[in-house]
Amino acid sequence: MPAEAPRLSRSGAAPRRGIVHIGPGAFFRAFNAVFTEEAMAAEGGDWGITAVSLRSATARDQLAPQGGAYTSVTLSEAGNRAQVIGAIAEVLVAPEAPEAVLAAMADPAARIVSLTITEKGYCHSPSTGRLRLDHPDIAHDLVNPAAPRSAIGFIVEALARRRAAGVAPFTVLSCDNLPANGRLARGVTLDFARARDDGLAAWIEAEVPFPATMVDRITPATTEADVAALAEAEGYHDPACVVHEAFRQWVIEDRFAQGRPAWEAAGVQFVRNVEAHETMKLRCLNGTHSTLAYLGYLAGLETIADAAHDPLFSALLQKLWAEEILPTVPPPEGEDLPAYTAALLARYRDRALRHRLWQIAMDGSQKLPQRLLGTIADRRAPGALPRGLCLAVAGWMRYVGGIDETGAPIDVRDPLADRLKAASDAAGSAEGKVAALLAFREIFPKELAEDPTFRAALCDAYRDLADKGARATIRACLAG
Ligand code: CS2
Repeated sequence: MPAEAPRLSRSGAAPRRGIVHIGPGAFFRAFNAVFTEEAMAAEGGDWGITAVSLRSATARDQLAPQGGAYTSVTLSEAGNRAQVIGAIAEVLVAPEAPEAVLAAMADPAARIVSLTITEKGYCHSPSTGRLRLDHPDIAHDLVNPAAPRSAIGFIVEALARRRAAGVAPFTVLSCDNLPANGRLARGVTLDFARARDDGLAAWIEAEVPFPATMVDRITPATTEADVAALAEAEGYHDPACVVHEAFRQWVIEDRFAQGRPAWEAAGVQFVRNVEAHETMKLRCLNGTHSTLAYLGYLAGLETIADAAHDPLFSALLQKLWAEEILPTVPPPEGEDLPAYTAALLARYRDRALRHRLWQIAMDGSQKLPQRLLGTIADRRAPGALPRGLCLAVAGWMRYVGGIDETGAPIDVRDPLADRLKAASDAAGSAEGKVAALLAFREIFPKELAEDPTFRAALCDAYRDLADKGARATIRACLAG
């Protein structure tokens, strides 16, 4: 960039701290921070965000030289729109400065601790929702409470300090794609607190709200090309920029210990019960996202838009929604399910978003239960067999085997990747591989794993995927 190029800057001073947010990645910057920026612009309030990274320094290194400001870019085939967001007041990197993070969380001004730590950040067993006390980060945090590694370790230590100092607790706001994410966050927090101190656990149980939320905005990972396109359009270089679709939906249970930003001014829906919205979103959107990710990747496609424009995959989507998913989804108040899925198809087809299937395929072991397996179990209960969803699970089984349809290796990213591959490799036949993967009790609940009809459908789908490939298998599934 030439020396006189305009620089990115926020309008006015950085806002004062009101929120500590753990997980400063692209989704948080495209979602939570944008809503908070707009709420403060509309109604005021000291809700500046201290963003905390539990691992890498990347977000801090990109944001700090810009005073925390960055650009949120709405992508659309009709043209992109850039908005500078100044809601982040500072970024802390926990491994470098755990004490600074705990001090920020114990600060009475911090009234909300929000989380986008992805499924695996809860250190729970996905099939039961309980905290894994044997998780390496949890085991570490129980013996080193003042220098934690996990979000849960930070939350419990900060709450312990507030309690000791007579400071009211903060609200814990989970913003991850997990069913009943408030209840889950509460459950793992209490499991951890009980392992430390029963009195503390009882205080948290009585005093700390954990509202549930449903979050939705498609946010592909930012690429070099996105940074270059923004520089071209706006004349400044912003390595911290994020790109996302125009659509956004945030539904929150309105239970806060000490107030919250006027997020409703930015379009947030406050409801008594989020669960129906969460089920709809996880099953209709994330369930089909994961289906397209595994089967589309195997078929050699690259992005969600590629798959959603492909007649075969688009027919699969329609079958999944109409026949297999919607019968399990109780409509949330104010939502029309067929209109919701029609809108999803339009969102998927937007070619301005290059949302890679490989990105969505990550961490399948943490995603499958709430995205696909719950729906399958609900259909199995009255005796139905959702073949399309079984095919999606078989697609995941092929994917974690680590070899694609051209014989090339797949870069599988998953906390269980090594164990999954070893289990798959150790078996010879399709039946053996399916059985070995179904035995992962942290993914497949016992009752579903032992359902002979489900198992047979997986074996058939797995064999067909291996013998004929994803396209022919989908075609046969649609014809049957
Ligand atoms: C996606 C989600 O990466 C994934 O697994 O399914 O991140 C999805 O884009 C968001 O949940 C949309 O709100």
